[in-house]
Amino acid sequence: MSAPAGRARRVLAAATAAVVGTLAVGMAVAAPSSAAAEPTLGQLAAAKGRYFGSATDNPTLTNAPYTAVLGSEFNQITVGNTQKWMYTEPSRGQFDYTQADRIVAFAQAHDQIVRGHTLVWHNQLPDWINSVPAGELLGVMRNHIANVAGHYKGEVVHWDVVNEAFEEDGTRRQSVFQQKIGDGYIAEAFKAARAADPNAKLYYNDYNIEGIGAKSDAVYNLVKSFKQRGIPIDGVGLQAHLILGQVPGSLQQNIKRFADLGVDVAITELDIRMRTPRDAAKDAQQAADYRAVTNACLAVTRCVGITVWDFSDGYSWIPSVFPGEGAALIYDENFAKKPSYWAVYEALGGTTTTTTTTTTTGNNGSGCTATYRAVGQWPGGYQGEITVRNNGTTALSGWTVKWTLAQGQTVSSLWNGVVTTNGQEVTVRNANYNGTIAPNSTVTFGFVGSSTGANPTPTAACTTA
Ligand code: 9MR
Repeated sequence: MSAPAGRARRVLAAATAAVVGTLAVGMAVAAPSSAAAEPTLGQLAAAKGRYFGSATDNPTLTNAPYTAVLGSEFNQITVGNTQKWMYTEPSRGQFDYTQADRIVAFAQAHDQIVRGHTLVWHNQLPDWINSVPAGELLGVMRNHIANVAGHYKGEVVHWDVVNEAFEEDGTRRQSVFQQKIGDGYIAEAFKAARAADPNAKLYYNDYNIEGIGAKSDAVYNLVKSFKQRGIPIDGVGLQAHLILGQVPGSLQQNIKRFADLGVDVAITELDIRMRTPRDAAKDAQQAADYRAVTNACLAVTRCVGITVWDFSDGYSWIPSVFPGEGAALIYDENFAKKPSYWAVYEALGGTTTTTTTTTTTGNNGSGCTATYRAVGQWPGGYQGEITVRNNGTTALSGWTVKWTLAQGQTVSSLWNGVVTTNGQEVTVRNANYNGTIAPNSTVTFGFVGSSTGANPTPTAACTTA
């Protein structure tokens, strides 16, 4: 069977153009603040010539709070499951794109580029593959690739052509393709993908190849040999299903050595799992880990983008496969942004300083600064935090921060401070344990509240008493 013609080609911008505004940092006394809209991770990444994306799966496309984030925050989507062989060719020669087409249509409607995932993998195969005679499997594989990559021709910017073909020690995984076609199956798959969609970037994708080691060496040698032999390959996907505190120290060096072979690199399935439940220390470590991965990618020009393997802890594969572990992503179950989100945001060049007001009066010469940060928001609620900084040369012995709530905002719970409210006016004084702030040091308090409407970021003012 020959490949069907590609569907109508859409012009896919390499990255969504974005105007990334610098968020206002007022340093004048009682500076008024206009709450500038914060850029998204996709916009920040685009400003650095990259994408920041998420995988998604069909069941969540009907979840409105979920799709609100999916459609706005990211400029790239990976089809998490439904382009896999069991979905696209459930019976030999019978192709079905119903589900994957929905995800591609969602991405196109939201100006998001699509990574195709995945053409040849040992997992999520239909049962019939196992009974294909050895002499027929190469033809079956070529036909599958011709059809699937042909169907999405012009609509997928990257294809994960072959996924997870190596064992941890760098030997070939004994998949049905390896056993029945032999070592040459990977090259044959890439040649078939190039023929089906000449403009798609063709990736080899795997896990545990983020750092330098036996497995990544095997992939390195594969890419090197493909380049020498003229086999088409454009990129290597480092899945990056990582464990808290264990970002490989050689990540950047590894990205660089692949780039030096003349291929792009993408972080394709990032998540960083922890023992649940979360706590502040684990969240902080996770934020540092996400920051390290983002920085490693940004440090190498050919690292073209980062994809999280779904974005909300409520929609992650981790808890079902690693019991007792989870909380691996950048939004919590309620779509509130986690510290890991803000770490990526900052690494991509965003500033989390949303409003700042300085008072020049005070008992320490130069007063203090209150910096309000919108930590997260979800339908009906929000979380904020305010950092108080001592700008003076002598220690502060107490501080007070005031702000005015917008219509529809409340503060319902606050920690690391003592709150009083009077109508829309909020006053927070230091708790008995954090009134003293050394020069150039900070204290942070946090709060959650309800909100209806736009939930703008207020301007907070600080005084030294
Ligand atoms: O997220 C996918 C999950 O829903 C599937 O059950 C699972 C089946 O193996 O595949 C998951 O995605 C995998 C991806 O396709 C390849 N790399 C590892 C991912 C996590 O298992």
